[in-house]
Amino acid sequence: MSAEPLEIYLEERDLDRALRSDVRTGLAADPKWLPPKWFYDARGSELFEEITRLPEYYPTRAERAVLAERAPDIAAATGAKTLIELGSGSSEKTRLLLDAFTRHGGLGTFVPLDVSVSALRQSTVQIATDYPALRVRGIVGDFTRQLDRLPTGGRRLVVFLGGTIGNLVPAERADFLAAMRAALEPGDHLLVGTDLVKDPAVIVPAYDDAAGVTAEFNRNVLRVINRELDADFDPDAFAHVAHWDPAQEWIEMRLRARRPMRIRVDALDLTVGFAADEELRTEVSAKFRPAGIGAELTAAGFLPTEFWTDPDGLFGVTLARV
Ligand code: AVJ
Repeated sequence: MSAEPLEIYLEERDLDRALRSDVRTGLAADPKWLPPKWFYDARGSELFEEITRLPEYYPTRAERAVLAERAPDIAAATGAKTLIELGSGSSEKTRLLLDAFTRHGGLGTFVPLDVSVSALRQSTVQIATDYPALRVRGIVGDFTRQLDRLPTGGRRLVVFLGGTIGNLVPAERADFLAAMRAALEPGDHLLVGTDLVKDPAVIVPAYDDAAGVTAEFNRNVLRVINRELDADFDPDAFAHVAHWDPAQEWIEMRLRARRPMRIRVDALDLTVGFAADEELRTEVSAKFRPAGIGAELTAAGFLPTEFWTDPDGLFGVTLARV
C-alpha cells in the first residue's frame, strides 16, 4: 500500500493565522517569547535532525536505546491496531516500534502528526515504502490542538517521543494530558518520552553544541518570520543562549540582541524594539524526575504501568494505559 495524500487537518490558513497571533502576542510581551513550533520549516526540521546526531545531544540516542530494548514489550502490552505519533518529525526512532509490531502482528495503521509538512511528506513516503502492510495517514497538525481529531476505533497507542512534552510548561502539560486522556478510551495506551533531570554540565552542552548547529536552529525561527510575515530580522544580530533554570528544572533557549534594534514585521504592520542584550525566549525544554512524570499522568487520569530508562539513566520512557 502506498502513502495516501496527507490529511491536512491544520490547513495552511490556520497555520498562518496561528503564526500571526503568536508573533503579535509574543513580541509584545515582556519578556518577549515565541513558541518553539515555529522552528520547524524545511530547514528547521533538517537542522533538528542534525542536532540529533551531535555528540552533545544525548536524548535521541538514549531514547533509541530504551526503545530498542523495550519495543517488543510495548507491542505485546498494548496490542495496538493503530499507532499515532504526536510531533513525529522523521519518525526515525518509531521504526523500532513498527518493527516490533510487524513481528507481533496486529498493527494496521500508522498516523504521524507533525506541524512540519516537509518532515511529514518524507516520513510518510519512506515508511509506507518500508512497511508495505501498513496504512500510513499523515496529519499536518499542532499536537496541542488536534487531539479531538485523532482516528478512533481499535486499540490505539499514542506515542509522544523525544522529550517534546517538555516543550510545554506545567500548566500547558496538565491541559494537554487532560485533553489526551479525554480523547482516549479504555484499552488505549500512551507512551511518552521524557528527558531526565541530571547534572547541568551534561544538559547545557546538548543545547549549546560546539559546532553551533543548535544556534542556527534557534535563529531559524527569525528566518521563518522574515519569510512568512515579511519581517526584517537580522538573525546574525542575535546570540544563541541556552540557560538552565535550576528552580524550574528546564532549559530555556533564548536569542539575545547584540545591539539595539527596531524590527519591522510588515505583514502585521508592527514595529518591535529590542534593547541591547534583550532576550527573546524561543523554547522551554523541561527535564523530569520519574516520580513527577507518574504524578502528572495519574493526575490526568492515566494509569502508568511501566517506566524504563537507558543504561545511563539519561532518558525515561513511560507507558500508561487508560
Ligand atoms: C524535539 C523538542 C524534544 O527540546 O530537546 C533540540 C528540540 N531544541 N535542541 C528538545 C531541541 C534544541 C527538542 N525536542
